[in-house]
Amino acid sequence: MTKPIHGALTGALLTAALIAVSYAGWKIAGLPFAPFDVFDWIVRLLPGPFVTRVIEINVLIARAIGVSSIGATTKAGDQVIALTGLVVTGAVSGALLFIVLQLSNEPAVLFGAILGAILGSLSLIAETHLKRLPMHPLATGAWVMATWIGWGISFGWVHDRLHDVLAADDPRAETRDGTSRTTRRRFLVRLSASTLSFTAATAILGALAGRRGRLATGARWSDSHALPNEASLVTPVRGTRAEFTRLEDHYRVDTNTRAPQLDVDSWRLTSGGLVDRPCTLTLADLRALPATHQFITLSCISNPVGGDLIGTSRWSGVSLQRILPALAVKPSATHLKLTSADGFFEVVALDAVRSDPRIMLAYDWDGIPLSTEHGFPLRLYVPDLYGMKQPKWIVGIDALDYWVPGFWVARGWDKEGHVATTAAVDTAVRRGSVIEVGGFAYAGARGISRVEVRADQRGWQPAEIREPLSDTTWVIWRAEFDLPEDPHRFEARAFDVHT
Ligand SMILES: Nc1nc2c(c(=O)[nH]1)N[C@H]1C(S)=C(S)[C@@H](COP(=O)(O)O)O[C@H]1N2
Ligand SMILES: [Mo]
Repeated sequence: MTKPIHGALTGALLTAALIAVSYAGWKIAGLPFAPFDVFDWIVRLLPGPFVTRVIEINVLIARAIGVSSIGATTKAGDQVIALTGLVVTGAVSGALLFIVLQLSNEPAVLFGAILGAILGSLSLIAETHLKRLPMHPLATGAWVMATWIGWGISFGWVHDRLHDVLAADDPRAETRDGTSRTTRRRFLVRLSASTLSFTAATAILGALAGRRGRLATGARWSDSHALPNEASLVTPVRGTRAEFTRLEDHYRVDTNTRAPQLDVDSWRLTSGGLVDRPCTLTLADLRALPATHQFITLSCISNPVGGDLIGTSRWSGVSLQRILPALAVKPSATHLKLTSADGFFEVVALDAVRSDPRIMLAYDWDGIPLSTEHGFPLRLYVPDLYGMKQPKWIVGIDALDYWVPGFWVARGWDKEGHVATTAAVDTAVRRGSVIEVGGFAYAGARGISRVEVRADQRGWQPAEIREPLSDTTWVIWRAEFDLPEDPHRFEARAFDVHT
């Protein structure tokens, strides 16, 4: 007789194979990757405070184990949880189905196909809900469905094969000489080996295809330009984080285990709401308008003091002021609501747009188009606010005559999202009897007026401040202490122009 444990093993193995097939489909043909999408959908359904706690705990864990990138580690953590969760779900469904099948004489393939169709439908609900079937929804939806039904049919087939293997042996033979056990074991070993090698081969294929896709880039602005504060006499202490963050090193934070991949040819920025007439703009339309370039520090509200969920680049885009005429908002409108391809959204007050030309829709970072992870093709910038207020992957703008809470605000986060003034010690280097201490300070668009540093909780002393890259970036500071002995503990604090 087949046992639930056989079902669990079969379920786990076939789910691993399903993950590999979906992964290859994603990397080779840009098809939806249901394993991550289902996870993201479930996370969106969970209560905001719970999700917030989990994020905080993740950041704490990443910090405690001292990883080199908090953003990348927590994202990888999400991915591992999503995949493990799916394999466990596959194992549990497998065990349950084997129990059900013991009670029935119908071919297991039928049951498997039905179970596959049910799980496939759930995946499709997740995909449509997250709008992740952007191109050819029918074909891509059929792919998701087909992978799950294929999973179910294979499952049923394995069940019946195993059933035959077990029935072919006289149950009493097992007690006499163990033949049945050997045949069964041989079958299970062969099943595991073939499924796992198929999984590995498919996953490698997908990974190779994915690597090829990522190479497309262009000449970066920073490759051929010096920073505007190059001549500053205040130079960073060795070990201070880079003042201009390399694109590869910029943190990534969003609610997507898999970033939305938007196709530039079919992408449109669509306006609606309180407008005289809705309009659609292509990326070329936006690029044809006069560009705004601005050095910008972006920080996540979840960044721990001294953490790396903060980075600085040169953003290029078009000031929102410049597209107001095209949007043709009605006089009664007070806010613009920006909607992202992943369902994320935020509002920005029209008064702010009209008075601050720095509020922009950005399409380039460091002179090259935004990467998929960082919001290709278009993201918002609003000075002085945390990243939670700055949607990536923008697809829509609606004019409203009221304020609505944004995605994170609706989940209990800070309503305004203004960045807090912060300072961090990055490095302390001994040079003879002197210790050089360095770090950065950041106060959004308010500007840092003063940074103070102290050693071992003694008196605060002023640090030297390097000219910032712009009025919306962090500043690099340095200080020197005459301290012949080691070790010491340094702390920094910063003041913005208002304090
Ligand atoms: N569409 C969308 N935009 C988003 C988010 C998101 O989940 N979805 N996360 C926000 C948060 S919390 C931060 S900190 C920044 C991070 O931008 P980055 O990943 O490019 O560094 O993106 C913001 N924009
Ligand atoms: Mo964030």
